[in-house]
Amino acid sequence: MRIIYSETHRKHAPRWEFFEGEKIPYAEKPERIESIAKKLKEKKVGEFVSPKEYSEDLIYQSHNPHYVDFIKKKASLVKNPQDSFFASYYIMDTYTPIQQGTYQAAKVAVDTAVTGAELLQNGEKIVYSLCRPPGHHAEHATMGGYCYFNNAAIAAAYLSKTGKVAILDVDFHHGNGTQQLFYDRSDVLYISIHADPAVKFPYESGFSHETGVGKGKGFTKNYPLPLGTDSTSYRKTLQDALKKVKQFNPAFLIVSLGFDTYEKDPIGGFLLPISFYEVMGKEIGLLKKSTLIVQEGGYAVDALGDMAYHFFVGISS
Ligand code: Q9C
Ligand code: ZN
Repeated sequence: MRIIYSETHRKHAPRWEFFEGEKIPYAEKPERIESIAKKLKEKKVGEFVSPKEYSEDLIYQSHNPHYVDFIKKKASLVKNPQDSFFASYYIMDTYTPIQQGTYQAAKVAVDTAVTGAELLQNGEKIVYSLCRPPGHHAEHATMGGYCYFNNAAIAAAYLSKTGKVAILDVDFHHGNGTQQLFYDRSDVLYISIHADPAVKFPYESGFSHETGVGKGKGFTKNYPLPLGTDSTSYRKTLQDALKKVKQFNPAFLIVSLGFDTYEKDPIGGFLLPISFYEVMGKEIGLLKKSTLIVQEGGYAVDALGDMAYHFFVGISS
């Protein structure tokens, strides 16, 4: 298995976010994917490769050009590397600041996902794009939830030129951005398992009545689950979701993989133990699809490496 990883993500390292009126330490830290990379190297799970550099056109094709230019421009205006600018438009929350290095890091995260997509196209079976910042909350013209450009969606758009794509989003939060970007399309299936948006971010989407629009009707499927969901009910839901992927019969599967479903995640609320990620990997691997794993959330930094390791033991078995 190839693991796509670049250290450029470190250029994006905000110190604070604002949550319910309080200034708190930033949860989406560089150490997150460093912890994963370290563990996978130790365990010799895969072969690390650097992302290729793609044209910015790929970002402009999925996002509003003014939005992309806005992030680029605002990043260039930040004076010191540690400073953060909190935008007041093209944004949905107070968790997604722009730093000097944000555009560059977010661009490399896109390259990381697209490099993985290209490897799938060239016949690789399982590829892991260790992206940071994450992407699934980023909409056509809106940043939010620690996301700027939608890595998984841009990879899906790229792969959809070759064949049908299913996106399975197992991050704890609903991938509002990914859903939005394919809401009217029948050639890209979006399925998400996540915490009930009535109580958790992104609050405004991810309900089960959202099923797509126009030609895309029936090609979005949401499984909102209550806080406290455990392995047994999560697994049943996952099996149901995978059945739908199978019926759709895509050429490629993209998994938006968030480890914030872990029982000790500081911002999650499900009860999955580390060992469950092996089960999750195994269930997904049973589909035998060409699969791109794209890293999304997961904030229990010290345990992330173990979760990733278990996931890849499962999917490769
Ligand atoms: N500090 C992803 O998992 N809520 N984004 C923060 C606690 C924001 C999560 C509240 C959740 C966004 C990619
Ligand atoms: Zn999340």
